[in-house]
Amino acid sequence: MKKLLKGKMILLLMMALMLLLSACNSSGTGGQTESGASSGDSKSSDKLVIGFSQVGAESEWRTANTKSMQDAIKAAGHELKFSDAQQKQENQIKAIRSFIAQKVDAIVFSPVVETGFETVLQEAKDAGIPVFLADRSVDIEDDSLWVTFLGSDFVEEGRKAANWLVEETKDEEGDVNIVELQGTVGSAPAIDRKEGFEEVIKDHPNLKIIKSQTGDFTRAKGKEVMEAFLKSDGDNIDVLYAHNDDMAIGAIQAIEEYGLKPGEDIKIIGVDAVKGAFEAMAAGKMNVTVECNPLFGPQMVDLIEAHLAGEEIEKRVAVEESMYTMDQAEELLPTREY
Ligand code: GYE
Repeated sequence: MKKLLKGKMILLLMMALMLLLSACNSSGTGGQTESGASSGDSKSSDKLVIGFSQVGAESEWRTANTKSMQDAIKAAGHELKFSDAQQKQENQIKAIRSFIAQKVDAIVFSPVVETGFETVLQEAKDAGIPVFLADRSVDIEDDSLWVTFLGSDFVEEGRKAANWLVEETKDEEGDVNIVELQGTVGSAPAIDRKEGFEEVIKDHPNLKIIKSQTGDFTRAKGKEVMEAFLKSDGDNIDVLYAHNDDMAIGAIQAIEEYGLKPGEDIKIIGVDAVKGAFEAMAAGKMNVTVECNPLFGPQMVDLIEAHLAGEEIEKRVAVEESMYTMDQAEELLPTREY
């Protein structure tokens, strides 16, 4: 009996020792691969470590974009270091510095605003780490600070929104009063979507922007600002131009609570073409959305791999997109991927 117990204890001790040893071993190997140290076999040297500094999680568009990038990087067998900046520039600067310190192979960067990134991008360049601009661009003279910019043409999106309105209101006699919900102040899509829209409506003096304020690309802010617009201009508003669908959806709620019919009393124009916009259009509450395609993860991975393989790549790569109206919504809603 005693002997049996002793034997069992020895067995248990041996098993515990083996478990301990194998745990030490695997964390050792994991740590090495993560830090990019070569383990000798060629497969692991093909694996890239990619740092991605994302803007935030402010909209349906952004969520879809994050997922597209994560999926594509994983599918290609690379490692992702992800950082959400919560729409704050200082968080992005910190994230990029930390990617540099970790000696990643490439940095993907969606700048929350257009200016103020020279110093940190220079630091990446000095460290020999290529930077790929995703979705939003920067307003910086020295374009040697990034490899390429992959994203949409936001000015063109603004033009498309305005052209729809010009056509829609061509028989209108009097003034058409527009309120505008701008995106994040200083961001490329807010600046460019405003510019493209104004460029077109300036030839139509009856189309007037009577109020314009930022809703920071979120539903909550879109609703709040629309409430203020309604309070001061109430029944005078004919059209809402929102720089993204999330703000439009927030505003639709404000309009309903105010007692007006969105889509009828006030025409609603959004940008992005997210599912929420298709639902609102199918319910007759929103009139049009200009597409801004966030699903460019695979295209970005291709660009990074091509650059690191020494291929020449274009300084500017565009994402293809379209626009959709209320009458197409029901049919297209089930086919939408984001
Ligand atoms: O339209 C908006 C998001 O930068 C294109 O950012 C992106 C914009 C998108 O918050 O919904």
